[in-house]
Amino acid sequence: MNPCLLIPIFEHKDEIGGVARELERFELACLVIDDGSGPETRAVLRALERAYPWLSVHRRERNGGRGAALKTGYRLAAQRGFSHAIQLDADGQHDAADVPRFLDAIASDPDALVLGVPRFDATAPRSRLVGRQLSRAMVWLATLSFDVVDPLCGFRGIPLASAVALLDAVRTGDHMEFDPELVIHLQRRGVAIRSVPTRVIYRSEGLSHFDMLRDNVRLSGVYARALLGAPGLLAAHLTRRIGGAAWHTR
Ligand SMILES: Nc1nc2c(ncn2[C@@H]2O[C@H](COP(=O)(O)OP(=O)(O)OP(=O)(O)O)[C@@H](O)[C@H]2O)c(=O)[nH]1
Ligand SMILES: [Mg+2]
Repeated sequence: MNPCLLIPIFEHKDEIGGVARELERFELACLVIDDGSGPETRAVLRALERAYPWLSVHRRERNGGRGAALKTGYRLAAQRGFSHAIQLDADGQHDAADVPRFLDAIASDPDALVLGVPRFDATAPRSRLVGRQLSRAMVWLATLSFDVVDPLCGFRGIPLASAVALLDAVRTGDHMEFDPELVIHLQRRGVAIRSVPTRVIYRSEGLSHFDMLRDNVRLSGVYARALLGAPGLLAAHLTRRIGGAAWHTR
């Protein structure tokens, strides 16, 4: 097992320094994907690269969206020989102290996709909590299972071989819809899902790139497409069950 840390960033210049400081103690390589941020964030990232030899920044010249940045990150991490990426956000919402929990989870099941399950406090906006419940229900229906406790949390342990194989085979979204889309596809491909509870904090001055209209439309598109595939999935499940039963009665 050879894990790295992976952080997609777009204009979170005020928070990324604190996140990097928190991560230093783990002595892991950290790949930061700068998704076309402006000069101020770029300068902060350059200073971090100088301060922390274990942190390297890969820059995408134009902003392509969180999904696009994550996909760049998975491919790059795999090319650099890492087996897993522990992915977390640049805005300090994720509790870096939980990195060892993700490391433990991937060590105990290296093939699994490890998903953070957010423990919110009173800072979490209500709209996000409601949206989350809807997303959970959609993913349960789309996967015909309760394997996925939270399909949206950006704190994750990614098995890179499975993720890159998926990216080579399937076209996926470039924005916030990528996170649940990845989960649905990997679960359907038989990748085991593990959950790690983790604290998520919303700071009042925090900058959010979640576009309530556009990102919700994109998310709905992912769920609609996944649900269209659900009857085929159900038929395959039933065929396997019936086939299995016939085998046992022989
Ligand atoms: N690379 C890249 N990263 C992005 C983009 N949008 C967001 N991010 C990063 O993805 C992470 C999450 O972005 P946020 O804007 O906080 O979105 P969110 O956490 O889903 O939304 P909130 O719950 O409102 O915070 C942060 O690390 C961002 O810097 C983007 O267009 N490109
Ligand atoms: Mg955020």
